[in-house]
Parts: sequence; C-alpha cells; structure tokens
Amino acid sequence: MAISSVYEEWAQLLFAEGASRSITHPQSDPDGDTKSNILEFLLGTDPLVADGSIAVHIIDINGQTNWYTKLDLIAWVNGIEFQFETSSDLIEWNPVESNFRLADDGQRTSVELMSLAPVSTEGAQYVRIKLKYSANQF
Ligand SMILES: [Ca+2]
Repeated sequence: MAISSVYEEWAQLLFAEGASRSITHPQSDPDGDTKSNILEFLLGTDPLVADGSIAVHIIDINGQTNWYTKLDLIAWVNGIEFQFETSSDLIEWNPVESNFRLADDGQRTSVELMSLAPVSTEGAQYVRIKLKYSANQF
C-alpha cells in the first residue's frame, strides 16, 4: 500500500468528513502544537489536540555542543528526512547540518536526530525540526 493511501486513511479517521485540505495537508498544523500532521502521523499523536512540543537536548561530544532528540514512532515512511533548523528571531530559519538514523530495538522504532556541526549556546536561539519529503509521496 502506498504511503499516500496510509496517510489518507489516517487523515480520514481523524479529521471531520469534508475537512479542507488546508487542515488535512501533511504539512498543516491545525492544533497549533508545532507538530505537522505528518509528524503527528509518525508519532501516533492526535493532530487535533495540542499536546506539547518536542524536547531538543544539548549534548556534549568531544567538547563540542550538539543538539539531539529521539522520537518514538509508530509508523515510518521511506524517503522522509529530518533536519534541525535554527533561528534567532523566529522569522528567518537556517538549516543545520544534521544526521538522523532509524533505530529499531524489536519493540519500537525511533528516529535519532543530531546536529553534526557544533551549535552555539550564546544568546537567544530557537531550534526546530524540519521534515523533508517528496511531495509526490502524498
Ligand atoms: Ca499539530
């Protein structure tokens, strides 16, 4: 079954019949919790209930400061990529070289995302996770 079918089935179960594409689109965030619908789909969370943002941790690797997060998934879509972005003003966002990997311990699948370059801890900085995927998957 194509991923688009799986996502569309999920969307049909969770959104009201006839809901506009601006609500059901994979990149939409109708509950305003900063998690896009496609991320809610992967995490198994309700796209209509704001349930908090994702914690990004600061870790030290060989004296360098990096960002790290781990997300437990209930679904996976080949071709999706994760990347950190950073901003000092919440308006202009810049990509951060990041590496992600899928981990499967036999009980759950998770994705681990880590910045590759050292990140600054000076001043106000915001970080977000961007999901990249081919639009024709949906
Ligand atoms: Ca959301």
